[in-house]
Amino acid sequence: MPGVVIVGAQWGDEGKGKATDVLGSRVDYVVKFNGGNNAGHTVVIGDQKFALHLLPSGILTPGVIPVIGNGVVVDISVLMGELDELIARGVDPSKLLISNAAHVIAPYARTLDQVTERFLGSRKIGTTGRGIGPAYADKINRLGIRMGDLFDEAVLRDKIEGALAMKNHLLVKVYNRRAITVDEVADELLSYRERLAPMVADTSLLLNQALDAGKNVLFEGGQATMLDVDHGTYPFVTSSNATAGGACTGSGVGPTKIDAVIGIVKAYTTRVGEGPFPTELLDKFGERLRDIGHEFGTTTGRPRRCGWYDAVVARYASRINGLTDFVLTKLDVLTGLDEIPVCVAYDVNGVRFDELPQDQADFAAAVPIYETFPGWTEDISKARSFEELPQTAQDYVIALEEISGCRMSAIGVGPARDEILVRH
Ligand code: 2SA
Ligand code: GDP
Ligand code: MG
Repeated sequence: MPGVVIVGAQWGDEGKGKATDVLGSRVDYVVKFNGGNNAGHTVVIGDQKFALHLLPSGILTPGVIPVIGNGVVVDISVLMGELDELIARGVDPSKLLISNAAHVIAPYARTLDQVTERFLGSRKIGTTGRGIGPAYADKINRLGIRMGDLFDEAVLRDKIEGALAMKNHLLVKVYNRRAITVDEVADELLSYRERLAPMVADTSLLLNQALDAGKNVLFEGGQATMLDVDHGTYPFVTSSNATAGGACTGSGVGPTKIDAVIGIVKAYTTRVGEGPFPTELLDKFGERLRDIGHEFGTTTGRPRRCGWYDAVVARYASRINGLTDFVLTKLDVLTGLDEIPVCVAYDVNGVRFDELPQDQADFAAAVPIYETFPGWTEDISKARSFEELPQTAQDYVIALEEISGCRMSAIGVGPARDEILVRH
């Protein structure tokens, strides 16, 4: 299986980082294809915990070549900090490759992100404030700066000047902020040039050559299906394609080279930021999931909103991504519940919806229709095969599988690397 894509099947934080890390020992390249340092992947190795934002999770596996694809937006100062931290902890990140076509999150993008949220008031998205939206907006507006531009000072200065013309007008006249000079942006970006030079490459060419030579390439999605700018709960989404198609556009690899698409899905649901969330629990069950599942943002520390498993969302993710497998994570967090409700469909103003409502108002009004399954009390974190799970836990997984549209090939029973059981 040379080309494998991993995507989040819900609203993020399903455990994609851990899944990528677990598969890491079997792959040659791990490619991040969308998003930026809004992502937060926690990987636990032995007694060490790593929180990765911009770097692909494959960076922790010796022998793997980590790649930041063209679909990613890069805050270079954050990248430098993350590299330094890994070096200080004994990880060698020197194999990292960055696409020359990946866009830079310029210093003003962060300011614009935070100021825009303030102007939106009650309509705010709840972004991570890392400049992601403005960086992608510049890319689509053809005002972006790409990693390759850093190596031609004349081009870089010209592009910064173009990008700043309108932004300074906005910053000064509308947002009442000081103007940004071309020199301050250029000087900062140029200061990174020497360190970046060995990393910046035509990664599309390298990845295609690797796939043609029979190497294994894992494409690691950031955020998730329901946060995808096209297929998510727009406008409460991130600004990139977090679904499987993004793996191709965000890396320069064609769809015929992808052999499997794995959706990571939690045994319950979480969401960070604003926007509709039909199965959200605002009671003691929601608090319980947050406490036991440690549901706090890896990047911002924000408490995650928690709710029951939503099979309508899972079916949608299966369809939009063309999933071949699900990896079900955090089943252990449900241990101790008497019964576990699962949303199988929605009631929208008296009408049953088995598929995701496409109208924003319909989705906001969706009331879950639940089926309830018996829980289990046994500690399942030591189980390493499906048969070792209590019968009710097995039944819960089989029920999820039947209503979610795709087989569940592996199950997470704890945060550590080995706390996973593989079925297929
Ligand atoms: P942005 O910053 O423009 O991408 O925000 C837009 C929406 O996308 C959501 N978003 C996320 N949701 C879950 N996890 C994310 N990564 C971090 C984590 C989040 C954190 O792994 O915990 O630490 O807060 C992530 N990144 C973006 C965001 O909440 C907005 O709803
Ligand atoms: P990502 O953004 O999808 O990579 O997910 P995050 O790393 O933001 O959040 C997932 C959290 O769940 C991390 O703290 C992981 O260490 C943890 N985790 C992953 N799989 C499991 C699991 O099966 N059980 C438990 N208890 N924790 C898990
Ligand atoms: Mg995360």
